[in-house]
This record gives sequence, C-alpha cells and structure tokens, in this order.
Amino acid sequence: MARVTLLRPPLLVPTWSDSGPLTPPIGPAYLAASLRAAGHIPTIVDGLGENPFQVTSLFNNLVTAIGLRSEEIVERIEGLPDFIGVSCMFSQDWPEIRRLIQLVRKRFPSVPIVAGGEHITATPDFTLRSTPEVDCCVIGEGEETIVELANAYEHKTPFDSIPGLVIRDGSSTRSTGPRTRIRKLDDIPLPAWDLVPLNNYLDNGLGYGVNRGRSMPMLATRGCPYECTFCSNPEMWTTRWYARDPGLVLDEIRSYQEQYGATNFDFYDLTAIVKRSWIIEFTNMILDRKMNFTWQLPSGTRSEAIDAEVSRLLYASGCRNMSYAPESGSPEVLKRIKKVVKLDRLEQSVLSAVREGLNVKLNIIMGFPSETRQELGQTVKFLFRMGRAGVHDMSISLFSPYPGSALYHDLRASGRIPELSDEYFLGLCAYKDFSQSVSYTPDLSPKVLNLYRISGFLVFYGTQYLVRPWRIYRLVQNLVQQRQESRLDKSLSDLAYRIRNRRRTQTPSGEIGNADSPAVR
Ligand code: B12
Ligand code: SF4
Repeated sequence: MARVTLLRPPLLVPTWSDSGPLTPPIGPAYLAASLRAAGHIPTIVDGLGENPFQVTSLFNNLVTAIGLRSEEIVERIEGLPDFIGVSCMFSQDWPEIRRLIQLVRKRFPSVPIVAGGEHITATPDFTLRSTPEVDCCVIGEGEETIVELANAYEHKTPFDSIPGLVIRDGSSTRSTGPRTRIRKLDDIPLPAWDLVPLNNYLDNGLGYGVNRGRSMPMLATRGCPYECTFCSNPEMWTTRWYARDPGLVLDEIRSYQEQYGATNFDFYDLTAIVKRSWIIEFTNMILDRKMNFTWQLPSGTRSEAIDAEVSRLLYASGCRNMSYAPESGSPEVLKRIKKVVKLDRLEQSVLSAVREGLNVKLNIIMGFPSETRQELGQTVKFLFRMGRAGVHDMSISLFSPYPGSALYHDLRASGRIPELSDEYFLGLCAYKDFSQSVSYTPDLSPKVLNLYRISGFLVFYGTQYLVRPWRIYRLVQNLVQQRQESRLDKSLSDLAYRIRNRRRTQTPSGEIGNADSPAVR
C-alpha cells in the first residue's frame, strides 16, 4: 500500500476581480477516494479549506491568495509519502503553484512529485522542461492513472507503461499514450470528503453557487460533446459526455443531507444539461422521492434541452440558480468560435427559465480574436434585451487564450501570443479584473475593449433596474441582511469577504500576508 499526499493550492484570484468562489476540492477528493478504494493511504492538504480566512497579496498585489501560504501547505505534509500529487487547475495560478512545488522539493528531496489537472494536461512538456522538480504529469481524468501510479510506486515497477502520463525521456519528454475516458461514472468511488476540512466551507456558507445554506459540490456528468475553440474541454475530456445514473446521484445527495446537514447542492459539471431525457428523469425522481433541497447549476450550461417544460421541472425540483453560456450576442462570432448555438432559441430558453422563477445568469466573453466593434455592439444589444426581459445577472470575461484550447494553438502558431512565461500566465488574470485588459485583435485597443465591457455591464444592469426598480431594493436588502439570491449578491459578498479578511490579515506595517512572494520573473 502506498502513501500518497495530494496538495490543493490556495485559491488565487485576480485582486480586483468581483468574483472568486471558495470551493471544496472536488478533484483531489475524487482522486483520494479511488486511491483508498484500491487499498492505498491518501491524505489531502487543502490549501484553501485549511484556512479560508487568510488573505495574502502576491505578485505586487496583482493576485490575492486565499488560504494557507505555500510554505504552510508544505509544513502540513505529514510523514514521508511515497509520492506527492499537486493539483493545478488554472493556468493563471501556475507561477505560484510552481513555487509550491519547489518548496515541496526542498523539504522532500527524494519524494516523487506528480502533477495533474487542467493546466498540466494542457502544458505537460512545458511543465517538465521548465520545472525539474516535477517527475511526471498526469493527463486528463486522474482516478485510474493515480491508482496505477500508486501501485507502481508500491511495487517499485516502472510506470512508463501506464497510459495517461507524460514523462521525461533523457533530455526530452514522451507520452505514455492516451487513457480512455472512464465510461461507467457510477463505478467511480464517491469523493473522500472526510479527508477535507469540509466544515470550514459548510459552516461559513462557502461554495461555488449562491449561498443558500450548507452547500455540497456534486458532479452528475463528465465531459462535453462540443468543441468551442476557446475551451480546453476537447483536449482535457475529449468530446464524450457521460452521465451518472440519476438515482445514484440522488442517493449521494441523501447521504450528504444525513451526514453533513447539507441543504444545497452545487453542480460542478462542465455542461450538465445535454440530454433532455436525463434531466427530465432526474428532476422527476427528486419529486417522486419527495426530497427537499435546493440545487444550482453555476457553470454555464447549454440551452438546447431547456424549454418551458424542463424549466418548470427544474424549479419544481428545487433548482434555483442557473447559468447559461451564450458567450456572445453576435451570430458571426458564435459561428467562428464553434459555439453551435442559435441565439433566438437560446433567448427563448433563457426567458422560459426566468418565467418559471429561476434566477438566471449569462456568461459573456468579449475580445475574441478578430472580434469587431460591430460584433461587440451586437453583444451589448443582446445584453440590453436580456436585461429588459428580466434576466438577473451576467458576467463579462475578457477572452483569455487558455493553453489546450484551439484558439490558443492558433494564436501561438501565428505568433500573436508569446511563449509560455510567468508574464503570460499572470496576464490571464485580466479576464475578470476591471483594472486590466488585453486585446488579441490588432484593430481593437485594450482600452476600447474595456469600454465595451463596462458598457455591457452598465447597459445590462441599468436596463434591468430601470424596468424592475424593486430589484435594487432587493439587492440592498440582501446585502444588509447578508442573504444571497443572485450571482450579484454572491459576487459582492465574495468581494466583501476578501476585503474583510484582507484587513484582518494586514500586518502593522500595512502589508497583507506574506508580501514577500517573488516578483514576476
Ligand atoms: C467547477 C469549475 C470551477 C470552480 C471550481 C474549480 C475546482 N474544481 O477547483 C470555480 C468557480 C472556482 C472556477 C473558477 C474559474 N475557472 Co473553472 N472550471 C470549473 C469546471 C467547470 C469544472 C472543474 C471540476 O470541478 N471538474 C470536476 C473534477 C472532478 O475534475 P477536475 O477538478 O478537473 O479533476 C480531475 C482531473 O483534472 C485530474 N486532476 C486534478 N488534479 C489532479 C492532481 C493530480 C496529482 C492528478 C494525478 C490528477 C489531477 O483528476 C481529477 C479527477 O478526474 C472546469 C471545466 C472542466 N473542464 O472541468 C472549469 C475550468 C477548470 N475553469 C477554468 C477557468 C478559466 C476558470 C476561471 C479562471 C475563470 C473562468 N473563466 O471561469 C476561474 C478561476 C478561479 C479563480 N481562481 O479565480 C478553465 C481552466 C483553463 C485553464 N487552463 O486555466 C476550465 C478548464 C474551463 C474551460 N474549459 O475553460 N472553475
Ligand atoms: S465552452 Fe462549454 S459547450 Fe463549449 S466545449 Fe467548452 S464546455 Fe462544451
């Protein structure tokens, strides 16, 4: 039996972003469960959950870290593990995660370090070349691979025949070949939440969705059948979408209600609603079993399967918040990014959800390569229509070329983005930070792009509050009473949380946390 320690870094948020949900580490919890089911001994150091009230300023205050400092994470590793796994989901976090890995190597000179997650899947060669401390990279879904790695470390057998890895080969790197996606999701052991300081999240109303009580993360499906060019899904999860048995999802929910007193469930699925028959069966089953909880779909879901009947069922079964991801109000842009969405049908779906009482948010991206002012104007008009029709919230992110996405490869090939570097990764923070902007379209300056972003924001909320002024009253009331119903309530509350804890963590000299993090190299 192998001893494996999994590290989840602190939450890193662009300092001036309005959002940064504090979420339990579902990926590491799944990995630990599979390791345990195979007879190994996993532990998790959850860099966020161990101290969600500590705020540290990093990289000249460009980034705010919430949770343990990297040094503290390393201190909490117990004993001498057979290997240490580090989860790296977001490319913008890489400069700090690399520092964490280097600190691990310093304390454990001979323990192998395995890295995995979205960012690693997209950049394995770069990771191995630039970070000699990493011994191997796990590509894509990790449950089966990490168990096989643990077996190999336990029996001291070579791991170069385990599919799903990128490893060193002399001075170069090589892939051990792709691993097939896990088809029977119902066979994957449920997350080992007992290894995570879960109550720090539950007792403090932290989570992905709007705070509607004690919230547990859920995953009902994996993957997505689409191939949008700005998204890393096809490289990470392939284009296969698999769903769990709805009855087993509800059994899991029931167990969390009993074990943790959970009252709300946030679905972390990439795109949960793809198949109409699945969602109808799921919602009907909640009603048949007379289960009582709220649930949310905070990741931007697709609209094709959501009509008036599905919206009614969603609401009746306790779904209260849902995000759609139209991305743009321009049909030409949608075609270019291969979103495969018809705007008129999407609008009908959104409106049916609003009519049925769901709190709806739209995810918009501005600044796709070659996007024109006219196309950005179409998005602003779309936001006007949606605000007028009663959609509750929206967020506008600036386009970020995430490694692993088709647009990233195109922009790299044409030389429009530089080699991967810390500047590049930290530049990705501009996606949500109103104080920064990056444009990938030569004719569109970052300033003008930011103006469109601000206009979209003002037009949407201005229209909404003009047509429904009582919503302003509701927003203020919720803020005062620290209650959340909409994503805006949550974003403002997340921001207040950071400011409050920033003050609390401030040293007498005015520094926040350990301001000694390295400057951008
Ligand atoms: C839920 C979610 C979030 C949640 C929480 C994510 C989390 N789990 O920590 C929140 C709201 C915080 C979030 C925020 C953001 N997100 Co997000 N998010 C997702 C989403 C939809 C699902 C992630 C998830 O929980 N999956 C389920 C679990 C089980 O899978 P997993 O965590 O990936 O873990 C598996 C593998 O990765 C692997 N693995 C993971 N860690 C390790 C470690 C080891 C050692 C090993 C061996 C394997 C391994 O094994 C696990 C089990 O199979 C993904 C989309 C996707 N493709 O999944 C985007 C995604 C991860 N997010 C993304 C982005 C860009 C963001 C944001 C930057 C902004 C945005 N536009 O939304 C912010 C950044 C947060 C911040 N710091 O400010 C991108 C990341 C791309 C990149 N290279 O950076 C993704 C891939 C979406 C996309 N396709 O563009 N996100
Ligand atoms: S953006 Fe959404 S719909 Fe498009 S490929 Fe990614 S997960 Fe699928």
